This record gives sequence, structure tokens and C-alpha cells, in this order.
Amino acid sequence: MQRTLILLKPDAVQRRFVGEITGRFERKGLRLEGLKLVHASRDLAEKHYAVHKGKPFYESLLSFLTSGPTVAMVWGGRESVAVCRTLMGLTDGAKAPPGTIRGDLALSVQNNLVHGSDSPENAVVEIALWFPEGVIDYPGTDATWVG
Ligand code: D4T
Repeated sequence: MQRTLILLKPDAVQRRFVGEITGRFERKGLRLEGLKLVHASRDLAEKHYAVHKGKPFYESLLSFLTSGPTVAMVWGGRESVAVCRTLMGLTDGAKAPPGTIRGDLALSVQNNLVHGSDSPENAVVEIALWFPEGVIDYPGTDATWVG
């Protein structure tokens, strides 16, 4: 089953949206396979956002991600990468449609509450970065009767 890394960034924690956002992934029928609160170091943030190095918003992005605790989660399920990105909505909260996490709760581009892996390949890399200890694989009831 496909896995994806989801981060509830420091603004989500500060705004008390951890339950609200986590509930949306859970209600969709995805399976929680990893969960922890992490105050990201500069090193972790640099590795996570390596693809954006050199862009004008890079330094600001690193300051934001290291500004407070982040909830790191792994969600598994059918097409979980694409499903989570659909639930998140467009990067810019001002353009994200209502009904999505960002569309309902964010107005900013940078402070957009959530991160989700953008491909199954990147999900594998990002999960290894945020969960070097591994995640939990357990038999679920999904295959037999839920969702
Ligand atoms: P993440 O990676 O956080 O899930 O966001 P997206 O996949 O939706 O968007 P992204 O990679 O293009 O951007 C990563 C991160 O940078 C912030 N950002 C982005 C920003 O502060 N200013 C900008 O102009 C852009 C494009 C928001 C998300």
C-alpha cells in the first residue's frame, strides 16, 4: 500500500489545528502508520527543502519550519500521495478551493499549514528523513470491510 509523509507545520500546531487536520486524513480512510511531534533542526529543514535551495523564499521557509514544533505523520492507503494532496488543496491558501485544508483554513502561501509528499518516490525519501526509526506496519481491517 502506498505511503506519504504529511507534516502539520508550526502554524498548524500554533493555531491548534492538529486535531482538525488529522481528522480529515483519518476520516478519508487513510491509515496512520507514523506520528510524532518534532522541533525540526536547521539541518533537517535544509534536507527537507533541498529542492528549493536558491529560491527567494528559501531562507524564510527554513525559518518558518524551524520556528516551532511540527507534527510528522505517515499515512498509508490506496493512492495516498495524490489523495492527501487533493485534501490539502493548492499551495497558496488564497487560491485553494473551499473544502480543502488550505482552502478552509489558510490564506498564506508560506504559512499553509501542511506539507505532503508530491510523488511516491519522494515519499519514500521523506519518510526515511523524518522517520529514520521506521514506521509501524500492522494488519488493518481496510482490505476486508472498511472503505
Ligand atoms: P509543500 O512542499 O509544503 O507541501 O508545498 P507544495 O508542494 O504545495 O508547494 P511547493 O513545493 O511549491 O512549495 C514548498 C513550500 O514553500 C512555500 N512557498 C512556496 C513559499 O513560501 N513561497 C512561494 O512562492 C512558494 C511557491 C510553501 C510551500
